[in-house]
Amino acid sequence: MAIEKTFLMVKPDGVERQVIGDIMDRFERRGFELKGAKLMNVSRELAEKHYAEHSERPFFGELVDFITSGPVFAMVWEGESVISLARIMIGATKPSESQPGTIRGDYAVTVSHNVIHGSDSLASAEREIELWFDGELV
Ligand code: RTP
Ligand code: MG
Repeated sequence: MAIEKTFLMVKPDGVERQVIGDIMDRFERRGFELKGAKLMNVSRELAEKHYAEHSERPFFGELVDFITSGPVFAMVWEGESVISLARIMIGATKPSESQPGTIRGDYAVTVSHNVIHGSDSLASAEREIELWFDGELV
């Protein structure tokens, strides 16, 4: 148990569908604290760095195309065990496994357009916060 920070990003499909407010509401209601947020266009360079672990996967090109296709809403949230709890609130990657009540389970039916990203470990969270919010947090 520890106070942690995590990086979350509403993907272009979530911004277009106007679910930023609902997503922020879920994290505020759970008791997490917002430390940074910005609506932004993503360069290919940033998208490729963010998803570098998937660079050899067959879907990498499509993933980078998608993340750069429109604005995203990048956020940092802080709280007790926020890294793992945010992943539970987001829901599983595969639509067949994402439960109703989770963000993906409520909003997504495809693996590629799945509304939101969340850091998957402490190391990922630290890397992604530095990549997206270097020195910008309150
Ligand atoms: P994310 O990094 O975006 O939060 O998603 P995740 O941890 O749940 O899933 P990850 O394995 O990190 O995959 C990153 C994103 O790549 C897309 N993907 N497509 N076509 C496919 O089989 C496939 N597998 C993964 C998804 O959009 C996923 O969010
Ligand atoms: Mg991931």
